[in-house]
Order: sequence, then structure tokens, then C-alpha cells
Amino acid sequence: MPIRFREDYPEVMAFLGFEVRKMLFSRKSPFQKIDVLETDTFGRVLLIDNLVMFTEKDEFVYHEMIAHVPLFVHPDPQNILIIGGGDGGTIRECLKHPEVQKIDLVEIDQLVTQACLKYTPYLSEKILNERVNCYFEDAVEFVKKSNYRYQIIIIDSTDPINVGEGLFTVEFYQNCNKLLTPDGILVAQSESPIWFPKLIKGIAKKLNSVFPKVHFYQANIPTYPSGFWSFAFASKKYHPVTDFRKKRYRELNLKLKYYNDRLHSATFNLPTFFDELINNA
Ligand code: AG3
Repeated sequence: MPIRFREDYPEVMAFLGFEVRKMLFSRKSPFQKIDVLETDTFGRVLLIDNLVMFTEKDEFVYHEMIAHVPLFVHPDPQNILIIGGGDGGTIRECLKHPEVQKIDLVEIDQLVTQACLKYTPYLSEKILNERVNCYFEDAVEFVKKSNYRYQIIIIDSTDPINVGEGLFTVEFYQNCNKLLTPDGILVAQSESPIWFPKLIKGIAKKLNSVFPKVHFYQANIPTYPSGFWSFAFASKKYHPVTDFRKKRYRELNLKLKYYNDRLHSATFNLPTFFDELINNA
């Protein structure tokens, strides 16, 4: 009997399924259920509460796009705060920038990090880098009480349910804003515009009430709901396209698989329905 996993999308009465070769890990933490599956076509897959967090086949799209877009806009991204992201994929991409001196990771669930270090080390091992500090605590409380300052904050969260819910509120965005330098940038994963339009509208509205500049960009992530994914770019000073640091991009000469300089600008040109969604927010 083949084992199958399916992620259900009740909002659109649909699902995405995988044939599973083997269950590698399955445990309940105090916060959520965590599974690591082995599949033939997507490699290893991390699930949190039965939602796909990444597959080895397409994680590069998400992690390159969430990290390099803001890091190639800020002229000197020294201190970075990553919220969620306990798998380490976003850390791996940020550390490719030599300007980065310190990354604080605030992940509520240490078991996510432990599972990923064991089962997807190539994705996660940079968590152990000396430039990274891990705080295994609730980011909602962390941003309330912290006095640190960051050039960039990246919200690498799960969906706005359970532990993810508090990471999509105006209060949370206000506290993040307070921790950013006067030229700081916040980037947040912002779900699927085609399947969850209300959610994106809400994110746009809330971010617009806190930040002077808010733009959205997109990426193709086949194993997330609808495959059409988005990110919010909220900034105090820099424009995501006109302030793109082309020279730094050229000099660094990273060997990436998805992100490139042409895509950087193109990704902010949105389909009409997406534009309308956020402009009428
Ligand atoms: N962040 C998860 C994005 C949300 C996916 N949603 C879903 N499958 N319903 C990914 C964490 C990777 N660092």
C-alpha cells in the first residue's frame, strides 16, 4: 500500500498530494506537529501541522527570493533579524553576503531546527555559523521587548494560523518597524494572491499603515498552494527597484538558481488582478 500525503486547502476545496517513500520523522512539539517525509521526486519534505514548509526540489526559489531581494537593495546589510525560518534556508542565503555581520534567528520551536539539522543538513547547517544567534522563543514577545537594531527583518513564517497568527498583525509590524534602522527594510512571505486574496489585502492594509513604502513581489513555488507565491517588501527609505544595487550584485557573482538581476526588477511587475488587490487595500 503506497503512503500518500496530502495538504488540504479548504478555502478553495483543493489539495496537493505526494507519494511518500518513507516517513523519516514525526513528532509533536508543545507548539505543533512536525514531519519529515522522503519522496522520490521532491526529495525530503518538511511539514508543520500538515502544511508543506519546503521540499528539497524547490526550496531554493523561496529562500533565494526572500533573502536576496532585500539584501541587494540595502547598501550595507550588517544586522539581520529572521523571524521563524528555523530550517535555516534563509540564513544560508543571507550568509552569502559578506556585509552581513550578525543574524538573529527567532524561532518558536527548537524541534524544527533539530529535525532539519538532522534530515536536511545541506539546507540547515549554516544555523551553526558563528555569525548566527538563535533565540528559541516567541517572536511576538521578542520584538516587543528587544532594543536591537537591524537593517533587515525577514518574516519567514508559516501560514497565519496557530503560532503563525501573531506574525500577521499590525502590532507585530509596528514592533518590527521600531527595531529597524531609519533605512531599514522588512520582507515577509505573504502567501498566494490567487487563492488567498483577502489575506494579501489584509497584509497590504496593515503594512501600509506602518511603513511609508510597501511593494509586493512574486515567485513560482510549485509545492505551495497554487504555486503562485508572493512576498511583501516594506521599507522606510529604499525603493525595491530604483535602489537595487546592481554593482554589488555583479561583484558578488553568486551562483544562484532562481534569483538574478533581471528578475529582481521583473518580479515587482504584478499581474493586473494582484495590483488591483493591493491598491484597493
Ligand atoms: N514558510 C512557509 C510558507 C507557507 C507555506 N504554506 C503552505 N504550505 N500552506 C516556509 C519556511 C521555509 N523556510
